[in-house]
Formats: sequence, C-alpha cells, structure tokens
Amino acid sequence: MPMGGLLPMFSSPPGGGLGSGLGGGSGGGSGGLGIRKVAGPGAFRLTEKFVLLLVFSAFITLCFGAIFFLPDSSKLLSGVFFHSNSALQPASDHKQGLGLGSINAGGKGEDGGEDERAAAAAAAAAAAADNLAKIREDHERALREAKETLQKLPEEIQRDILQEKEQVLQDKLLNQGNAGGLPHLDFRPPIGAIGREPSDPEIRQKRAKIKEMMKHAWDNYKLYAWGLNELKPISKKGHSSSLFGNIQGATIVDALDTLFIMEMKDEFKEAKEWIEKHLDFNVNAEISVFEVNIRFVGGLLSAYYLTGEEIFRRKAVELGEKLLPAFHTPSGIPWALLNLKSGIGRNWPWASGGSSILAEFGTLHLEFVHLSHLSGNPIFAEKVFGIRNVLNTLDKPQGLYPNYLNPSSGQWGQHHVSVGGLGDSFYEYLLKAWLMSDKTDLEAKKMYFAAVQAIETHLIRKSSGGLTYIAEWKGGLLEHKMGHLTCFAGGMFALGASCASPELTQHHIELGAEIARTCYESYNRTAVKLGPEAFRFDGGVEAIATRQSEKYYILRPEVVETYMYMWRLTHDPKYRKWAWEAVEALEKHCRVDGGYSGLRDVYLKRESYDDVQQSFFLAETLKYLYLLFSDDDLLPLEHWIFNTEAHLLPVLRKNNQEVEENHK
Ligand code: DMJ
Repeated sequence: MPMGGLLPMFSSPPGGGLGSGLGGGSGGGSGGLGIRKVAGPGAFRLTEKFVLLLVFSAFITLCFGAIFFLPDSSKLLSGVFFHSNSALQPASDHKQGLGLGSINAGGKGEDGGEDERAAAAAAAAAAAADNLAKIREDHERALREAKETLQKLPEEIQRDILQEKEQVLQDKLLNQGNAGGLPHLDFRPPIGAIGREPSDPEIRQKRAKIKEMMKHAWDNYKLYAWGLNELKPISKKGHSSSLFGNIQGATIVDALDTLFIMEMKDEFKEAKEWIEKHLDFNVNAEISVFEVNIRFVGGLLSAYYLTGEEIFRRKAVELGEKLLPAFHTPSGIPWALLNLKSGIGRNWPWASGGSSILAEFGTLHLEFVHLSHLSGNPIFAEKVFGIRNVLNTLDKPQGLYPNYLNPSSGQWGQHHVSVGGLGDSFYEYLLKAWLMSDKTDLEAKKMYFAAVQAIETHLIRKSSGGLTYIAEWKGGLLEHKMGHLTCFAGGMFALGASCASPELTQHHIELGAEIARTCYESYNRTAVKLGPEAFRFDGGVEAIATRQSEKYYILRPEVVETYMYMWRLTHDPKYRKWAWEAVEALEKHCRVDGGYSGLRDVYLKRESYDDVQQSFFLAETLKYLYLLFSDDDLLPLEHWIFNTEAHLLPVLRKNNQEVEENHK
C-alpha cells in the first residue's frame, strides 16, 4: 500500500481520540483530587462514589485497551498464518515502520508511543487485508488457468509443455552467452577449398577474368557502400533491403567464401575484420527468416568450414539462436518474418490466408542441421525435422506440395505449386539433405524422388518447338510460364541423377540437360543475351517474356548454376561456351564504373539499369562462373553441398575416418 494511503489514516482520530480520552481521564483525576479536598465524616458516600468512579474508569480503560490491542492480535495472527511462506509476508512491513518513524519524528510527546502502536496496528490490519486480496487473486487465477487447460485438446497441452521446455532451454543457452560456450571441435582442413590453376591457358585466362569481375564488384562495394547491405552501382551509395531488417553487411557475409576460393586474401581479411568488429544481430527489427538464414547463417557456416576460424562459428550459432523464436507457432512451421528483439513472428501479409511459404520454411534444413553439429545443441535439427514431420502428415494434391501452408492450422493454403518462386529451394533442400547426410537420410531421398515424379507428371511439358519447361500449377490448371528462378532445377535434376537408381540416372541427366537448353534459349532470345525474370510458352511464343513486369534481369545465378552442374557431371563443352556468353553479356550490359547493375528490360539494346548490385551476384553468380572455368578438384561435389545461396556445407560423414581417407 502506498505511504500516501497510510499517512492520512494515522493523522486522524484513532490516536487523537484515545489521547483525548486519557487526557479527559487526567482531567477527571484533577476533578477527583478536588473531591478528596472535601472528604470528611460525611464523605463515605463520596469514597464509595470515588471507588465506583475508579472501577468505572478502569472498565472504560479496559474497553479502550481491548480496542487498542485487537489490531495487534490480528498482526500476531497474520504472522502465524503467513509465517511458512515469506513470499506472502506483508510486503509493506518495512514501509509501515518508516511511516511510523516519520510520524514519531514529527514529535507527539508522551502520546507518541500510543500513536505508534495504533499506527502499527492499523498498518498491520491493512497489510493483512492486502494479503487476503492477493490470496484471492492467486486463487482466481489458478481457477482460470485450470479452466482454460480443461478446455484444451491433449495435443495443445502437449505443445504448450514442449514450448515451455524449449523456452527454458533457449533462456539457458542465452544466459550461458552460449556462443562463447561452444563445445571444442577438431577442425578438419577443408577438402578442395583451393584448386589447381587450370592447365588450358584459355580456360586459365577466362577464370582470371571472372576473378577480376569479383574484384570490380567488391572494390566498388568497399568504396561506396562498405558495411551496408548492398551497393547501388549507378548512384554509388549503399542499398538497404528490408529483408535484413537493420542487420548490416549482407554483401560482406555473402561474398566471404567466394573471396576465399578465389584466393583474394586481403579482401577476405578485411571482410573478417569487419565481421569481428561490426556484425551485430542485436537489432530491434523484423527480418526475413529465409533470407537471413541462406545468406548470413549460410555465409558464416561456409566461412567456418573453409577456415576453421571460431568467429564464424560463434556468429553463425548466435544468429541461429536468434532465429529460433520463428518456430513458436502452433504447428512448428516457422513464420516468414521475425522481429529479432521481441521474438515476435508473422507472415507476409500477401501470403494466402496467413500462410508460411514452402520455399522459405523448406529452406532451413541444411543450415540448421549444421548449426546443431557445430553447437552440440540438437534444437536446431529438431526444428527442421519437425517441419518435415508436418509435411509428411499432410495429403499432397496429386503428390505435389502447395506453396502455402498455414502455421496455425498446419494445413495447406491455396493449392498453387511452383518449382520457381515460392517453391524452388524446398525441392533442392530435400535432395541436398539426403546428400549432405552421407546418403543416410533416406526419408529425404524418398520425398525428393516422389516430388520429382509428381512434378514430371503434372508440371513438365514440351513446347511445340521442342523446349522442355516446368509450368506452374494453380489448383489443377497449368500456367505455361517458367521463371528464371526455376532454371536452377536443371542442375538439381542432374545432381540427383548421379545418385538415382540406375534406370533413373540417364533420364534425370537428360531432364537436366533439357532444362539447361530451355534456359539458355531464354537468354539467347533477348537483346542483351541475359534472361528475363519469367518467360512464357503460350500465345505463339517460346521462352520469351511477354509481360513488361517480367522482362527484368537482376544478376540472378540460376542459369549459370545449372550450367555448372551440367559441366561437372557431363563435361559437355557447350556449358562452358554458354557460360562464357553470359560473362560477355554481363561485361557488356551490366558492368558500370561503380560495379554491376541489374537491367529493367533485357529486350532493349540500350540498358536501363535498376541500380542494385545484389549480394547474390558475388555469392552465387560469380562463384558458379568461376567453378565452371576451374578444374573439378576445386570443391568436389562429393564433399561439398552448396546451400541455395551457393554457400558451402561439407557432407557430414557417418564415419569421420572416411573423410580423412578421402582427403589423403
Ligand atoms: C538467391 O538468394 C537464392 O538463390 C534463392 O534461393 C533464390 N533467389 C536468389 C537468387 O536469385
């Protein structure tokens, strides 16, 4: 109770009332003394009266005394009741003492003692009342909670218990300052992180050219946008994307492993120093869980596996922990967006009925498995296997995975299916989860091949001109359009082919080759020889964008990514030829003084720049091109998995010995 509430109470009647009563007694005493003066032979009656008066006064005093002591008794009782639980002791005891002290200090003379007792008694009574109110409140809350629990389904109760446990675990981790407390790991030198110089002088020269492109992109970023997320190469300043909230340095983290494999040592060193000093995830901002995972977590993990530098492991795990609250949904399917400070998540407002997106929640698996591996904490892997469990309980329309899944109901949203935007890297991660597990994750393998079969049956078509394409599926109706993003699938089919059953191997390689050809055509049929964001196979056109809004090129990697896999798996020289055409087009149309810019319309000879140098240009496009003109000993595919941002994750061998033997 606040002091202001006590003071007025104590300045009014109880003390004053008692004081004046006793004073009256004194006055009466004076009167008594006056009676004694007149005592004499006829005074017996007077004495009687006096005795009677004394008895009466004693009675009155007793009555007042009783009234006075009652509160004290209640204080005593309250002491007995609350003794066993100090938490329930009147919290204001100490304050009451202070209050009384201040009254006494005000100087009440002899009556001060009485005032003090009275005040203490009243305060104790107030405290007891306070406690009773608290008990009532606790009791009501307990009843309310019990009622709510009774109304819940058993699964909901189970989920709440799990969430609570997990919160405790997370708090524990964070309190440990965890990243500092990571388990010791014996770092194994990476396999094939630096390749030989190609023996063919022409190839060597082309490879050197791609390295020079990387230098141009990096130097300009450093000059005009250092520490910011991306570069605006025309305006020559920094570019911020809301995808990263106010986390900074996307280009630095995304470029790390490309700098490393290109042996750009000084640049790698300055990138590492920036990360040590400035990379900060303690931001109060909403980020895209998917983008931050593939670029930042992926980039840091990759840098750790290439160098063994602890800073990268620490930062990756720290960020991974910050992403965990995204999984606090009824189904365990994570939110798309997360505020890193509050841990509050939500989905894109445009996504069907509040759904999470397949390509986003389905593209955490590789990084999260590695986070568990590097931190010794199983929570990361548990989360992504939880996603898979949800997917496996759901019926899939025609065996296809819709792009939208509601994290609250755990049910599909709109039945739209795409191997491009909104779906793409989910399929990629099924295949790569199997490969990264040293082919022990048979569930991932089964899901991947079943999904590809459904895609082949329902989405893959051949144009009248003989081009194989992957259409989009909208509740059973096909939209004959293929996105630039979908072009990654050629490489995926080829990579999967190398590990498929013998009867499928040839078929999947051919599928990869056909997709590669179609995507090449989408480039070749433009004015600048770089492909549009989406191209169509209807209305009399093939592999051409017909809508203005689909004619842009933003330095995306998917087409050269597919060339890289096709080259590695077939060594057909046409892939190097096509890749070189893309290099020449980039140099001619996207290179500017201040770096590299995307284009607004690939069908116009005169460039209209979008003025953004995307961080994935350094992470992916230039890396895949460099690998295309390197020997196969650089990052051998049997040892390394590329995450969807082309960051490197090693295969986790079931038997570590094997890694060493392979390394010898
Ligand atoms: C990259 O960030 C990743 O490749 C992602 O999977 C898709 N989009 C971009 C590049 O186009």
